[in-house]
Amino acid sequence: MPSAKKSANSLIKLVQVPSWNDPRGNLFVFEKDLPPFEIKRVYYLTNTVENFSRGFHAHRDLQQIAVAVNGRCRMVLDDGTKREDVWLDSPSKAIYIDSMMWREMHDFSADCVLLVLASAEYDESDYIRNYDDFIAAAKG
Ligand code: T46
Repeated sequence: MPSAKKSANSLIKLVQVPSWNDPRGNLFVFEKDLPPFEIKRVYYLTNTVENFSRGFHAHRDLQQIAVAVNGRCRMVLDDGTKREDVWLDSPSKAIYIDSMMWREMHDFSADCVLLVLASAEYDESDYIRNYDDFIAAAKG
């Protein structure tokens, strides 16, 4: 995976999205090993509301890449032992979210468009939506 930033043991795996910028605007590309999985699903969040947070779950197997292609939000990741957060505030700044990672999204700007690339089709049974269940599963 190109350009994963922050220290190796950080939960926050940032990825610089390659772009082509010229006077007409900016064009961002995901290809080759970005994301580091075959894309099976793409979805995006719009009409987000600053006071309403989202997420509050983990995925047993799903891997994802998320990027705010417009606006911003604050992504919180928690692996059951520590919790870190990062602002997603640029279309060039994507985050890789591994499986078994509790995620919360806070402080959405009204103009946020959060694009998510996923390694699998939607499967509600892959979700862990209760934090205590997540902690138990993370401990193995
Ligand atoms: C994640 C974060 C970043 C579907 O039917 N198909 C889909 O592909 C998705 C993503 C959701 N849904 C349904 C399930 C719920 O009834 O849409 C409804 C809202 O989903 P949810 O409450 O899980 O949305 P978020 O924003 O809390 O979480 C979403 C993703 O579900 C999740 O995988 O990692 O965005």
